[in-house]
Amino acid sequence: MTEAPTSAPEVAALLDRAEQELLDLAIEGGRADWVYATYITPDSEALSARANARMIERTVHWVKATSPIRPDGLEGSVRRRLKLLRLALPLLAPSDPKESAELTSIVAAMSGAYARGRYTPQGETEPLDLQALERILLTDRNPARLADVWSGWHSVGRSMATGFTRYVELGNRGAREVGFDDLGAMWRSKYDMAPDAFATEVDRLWEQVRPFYASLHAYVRSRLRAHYGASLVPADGPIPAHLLGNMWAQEWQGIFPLVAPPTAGAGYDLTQLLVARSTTPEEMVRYAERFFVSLGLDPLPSSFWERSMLVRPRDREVICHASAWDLDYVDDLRIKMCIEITSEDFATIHHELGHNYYQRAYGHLPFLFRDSAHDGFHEAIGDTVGLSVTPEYLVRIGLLGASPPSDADLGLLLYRALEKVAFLPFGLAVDRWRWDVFAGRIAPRDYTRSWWELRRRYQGIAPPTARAETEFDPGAKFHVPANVPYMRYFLAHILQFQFHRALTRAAGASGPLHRASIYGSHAAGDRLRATLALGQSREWPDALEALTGERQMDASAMLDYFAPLRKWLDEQNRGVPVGW
Ligand code: X8Z
Ligand code: ZN
Repeated sequence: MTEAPTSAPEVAALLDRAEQELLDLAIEGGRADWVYATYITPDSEALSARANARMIERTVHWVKATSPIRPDGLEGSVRRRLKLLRLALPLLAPSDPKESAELTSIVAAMSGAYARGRYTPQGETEPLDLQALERILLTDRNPARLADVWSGWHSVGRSMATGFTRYVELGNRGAREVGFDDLGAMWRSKYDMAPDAFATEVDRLWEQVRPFYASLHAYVRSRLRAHYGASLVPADGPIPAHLLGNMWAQEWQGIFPLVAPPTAGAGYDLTQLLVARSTTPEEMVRYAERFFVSLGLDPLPSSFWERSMLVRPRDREVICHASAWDLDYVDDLRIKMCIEITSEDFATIHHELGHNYYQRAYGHLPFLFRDSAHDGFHEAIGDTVGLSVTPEYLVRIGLLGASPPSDADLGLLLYRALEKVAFLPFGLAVDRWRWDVFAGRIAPRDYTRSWWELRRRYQGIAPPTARAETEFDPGAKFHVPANVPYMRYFLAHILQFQFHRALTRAAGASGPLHRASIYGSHAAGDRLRATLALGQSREWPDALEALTGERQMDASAMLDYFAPLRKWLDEQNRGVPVGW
């Protein structure tokens, strides 16, 4: 290894070289990943694993080459780039090239196994893919069928258990080689504070919303008990995970019809409106694009429409889990999604375009700054726009005839709470589990048992059937085999309400938060664009301040948004046990 540079200009020049090489490798790796994700074969799997190993090897090389450099005396942005280099990837490998190849092959193989997962439910003749199984969880109300489909999908994890154990070992070794305690500590180091302080910060936010979640949980449990009976749903214990309308019980809006207030639905059903107009997948994306354009942002490039994958191809295996890409790190934006005409996918499309607009806004920065303020910001932007999809907005764009009166508000708010508030403890549990796994606090033989302990503790849910040790249930959630950190979604669910409150104010909207929309507001758009354009060049409190005027993440906006619902839930819960 060459001598570490000492003068500030030398350090800057070294970082420039590192960035140039890593950008080239990231582009090459991104292309290999795109081909793999949209056309899974043994060859595309090997090529993607190879490109990622190369990226990791060179990143580790540059981290080691720069680690003797002392940050004092360096200019602020050089110092920040130096710090971000070690945090650029979600996975590092030991420096032995055989081990980095093994590690990236394991991750590619685990995501491939997830994408190829199929189950033939009882009474069916054909194996169904995850989307078809999710649809059953969402719409079917026969508990035996739900339990069958739920268990059938969860068995996809079994084949991953051995690979996952080795991935933990190698990923930890990689993180330790560059000075982190373990891979979980590396993930927690991305938030401009000490890893332990971040864990405390997450707990603080959870405590802000936990009583509200408990209230929603108690209400939903009592309604499900009324529907499914006392033998299936306990009065004061955890809710069976297969009855909540979602494979992972992470969002509960699918059971809205079962739990809707007796006097008020949501006033409209977006899925029905979209289906009634024979909306195509491309038109679904056009709706979302027009929203961003209404804020003063540019339309998507024509290459987006030529290169994106919007529907599941019939003739090949793909990774259907939605994602947003920027292949050249400037403007080769794309999404990859298997769009269905539903309100859930309508929201997910807004989510994905939020990623694309972020990527484009920071494309002018040095490579190490081309990321969001922290990863919760990336996940929150599209969802923030999604919160502006109000009834009034749907009327304005001609999807809805007339806006429901304000007595439909409870229904609207309950629907949103099932989507957003129900998610919080799931968002927390996934990485609470992985942090413990990486730290060695959970042994491989306890993977599934501890997974359910945490799901029960945070979410108050339980699996419908006893889970054998041979099952690896965490593997049945995309982000675990794919090595995508998950705490970002917990943060995003809190931040998006904080962003929504600030941007609707900037837009001059008045009235309750849940009826306010930033559609058409250049004032909101300018504020948003200025924040996105900072990328990762500043510590995240600066970006938060640019967007909201506040420097702390804060769940009070979420609580404000739902205040009328909370009052109503507390009334409904009189005499009903709360907690589990
Ligand atoms: O994975 C996603 C996005 C892609 S970043 C579709 N989400 C999480 C999930 O599906 O589990 C969005 C919400 C949570
Ligand atoms: Zn996302």
